[in-house]
This record gives sequence, structure tokens and C-alpha cells, in this order.
Amino acid sequence: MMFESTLVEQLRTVRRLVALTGAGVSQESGLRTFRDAQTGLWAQYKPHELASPEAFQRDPKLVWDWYAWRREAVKAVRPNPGHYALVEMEKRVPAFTLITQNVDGLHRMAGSQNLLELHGNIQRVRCADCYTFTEIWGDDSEAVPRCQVCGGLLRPDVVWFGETLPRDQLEAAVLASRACEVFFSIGTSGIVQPAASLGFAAHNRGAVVVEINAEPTPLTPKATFVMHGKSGEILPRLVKAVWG
Ligand code: BV8
Ligand code: ZN
Repeated sequence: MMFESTLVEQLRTVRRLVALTGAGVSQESGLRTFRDAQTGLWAQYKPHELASPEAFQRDPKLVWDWYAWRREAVKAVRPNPGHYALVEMEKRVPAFTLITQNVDGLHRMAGSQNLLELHGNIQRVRCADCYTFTEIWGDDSEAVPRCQVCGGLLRPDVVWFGETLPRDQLEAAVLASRACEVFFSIGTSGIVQPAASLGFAAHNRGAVVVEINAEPTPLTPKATFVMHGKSGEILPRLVKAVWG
């Protein structure tokens, strides 16, 4: 895959770059995307139905077990060359901000530093009532583990549909997107708000938008450079083409 020389030139001189990632960047690590049908016991559920306070209210054990299943799935995989290429980009771009919708923690595992986990992280667990975080919880097959401080139910530290994003992370993401010269959108369908509006905010401020995704998205018409394919193959090649 040859890269347009103007993109390579642009990246050699860029000072402020933002990359937004979604489930597609972890697909080559073996994790299912939100669009991919779920398997086994979970095949009958749509992810956004389980990822909601209503679902946790209705059946906390079902939601707790879903996240326990996903934690095990994440433990069984490793970052892929797409994650590592973003770590390399961070080393070469003065102001690099990585914004992810993924809760799998693979960017952090790959070594990304300036990372905003907009939707939380599945490895973190906190009390649904008093917000106390805990590293240890008994995986009792019958009930959802409870908070040692207030007895409330424990839940994953992720943002569920209908819940607001962590203010500091969101503000930092919006500021970086508005100030960047180049905005990469990688492995995301660009449906879930407010994350899906960041690329448009960058474009409206004159940033060059680069889309790397297996299929077109609502952001594609705004993108100056579009590469439809696998991020784990395209990103390492791009880093090599730009920084050798
Ligand atoms: C909120 C954590 C205040 C949990 C997640 C405005 C208009 C309409 C609706 C709304 C709106 N504002 C708010 C809403 C409601 C809602 C929303 O956006 N709904 C959508 C469905 C329309 N947003 C919210 O509720 C947000 N909260 O706004 O609070 C509020 C509340 C109510 C009303 C107003 C305001 C909270 C959103 C966060 C929810 N939590 N995750 C968990 O993970 O369990 S979202 C979750 O789904 C992910 O984090 C991610 O954000 C999203 C999945 O999207 P992607 O990551 O893009 O994955 P997807 O599978 O869709 O696509 C993968 C792409 O990769 C595909 O295009 C594929 O082609 C590509 N691909 C695949 N393989 C590869 C590849 N590309 C490259 N290489 C490959 N190898
Ligand atoms: Zn508590």
C-alpha cells in the first residue's frame, strides 16, 4: 500500500496530532467489536442493551457476569501491531493525544502514555453507590460482589449508555481535538456520541482528518485521507513510511 506523499509530508512536520480509536483497533488482537455478533451465552443480547444502568438495575448478576466474561477475553489477548504503531507515533509527534472508546486496556498495555479512556476501563471495579474503587472482589457464582465500605453492588468502571462521560477526560478530548492539525479516526463506526463528534469538531477547526477503518463511516466525507482496511496492517506501514 503506497501512501499519498502529501500525507507522509504532513506527518513528518505535524506538531499536534489526535488519534481516536474504537473496537476495530482491537479486532486483530482477537476481541469482537461491538458490531460483531456476540457468541455463546451472550449471543442473545445486544451489547448496548447490557451496557446500561437499566440492565444493571434489572439484572445486576447478568451484567456483572458479562463483564467478567469480557475481562477473561481481554486477559487472553495482547495488543496488536496497530496498538504498537500508535505508541511509536506518540514518540515522534510533539503533542500526541490518544483518545479511545475501548475499555479493554490494550492501548495502556502497549505502552501508550497520553491516553484518554473516554468510556472507562473494564479492569477497574468500583461501588455503584459510593464510587469506592476496589482491586479485590470475590467471584461468588450466586451474587454480585458488594462494596466493603457501604455494602453497595460493585460494577465495572465503564460508562454505560445514558451515563455521562468522565468530565475531565471529555474536556481534554474536546480541547485536543479542536487544537490538533491532524485527526486520525481508527477502527470506529462513528455512531456513539459524544465520541463520534470529535472528528467533526477537529475538521471544523481546519484539521486534516485521516480515516483508517474497515468500512466507510459518517466521518468519511470529512476525511482528506481515507484508508479502508485493517488498522493492524496499515498503521505499522504508515509509521515506517513516515519515520522509517
Ligand atoms: C451520554 C463502554 C449524556 C461500555 C460504551 C446524540 C444523538 C443520539 C444519541 C445520543 C446522543 N447523545 C447521547 C446519545 C446516547 C448514546 C449514543 O450515542 N447512542 C448511540 C447508539 C446513538 N450516548 C450515550 O449514552 C453516552 N452518554 O451521552 O450521556 C446523555 C445521555 C442520554 C441522552 C443524552 C445525553 C455514553 C456513550 C458510551 C457508552 N459506552 N462503552 C462497554 O464497553 O461495555 S460505547 C461502546 O460502543 C464503545 O465504547 C464504543 O464507543 C461503541 C462501539 O463503537 P466502536 O468502538 O466504533 O465499535 P463498532 O463495533 O461499532 O465499530 C467497529 C468499527 O471498526 C467498524 O466500523 C468496523 O468496520 C471497523 N473494523 C473492524 N475491524 C477492523 C476495523 N477497522 C480497522 N481495522 C480492523 N481490523
Ligand atoms: Zn460503596
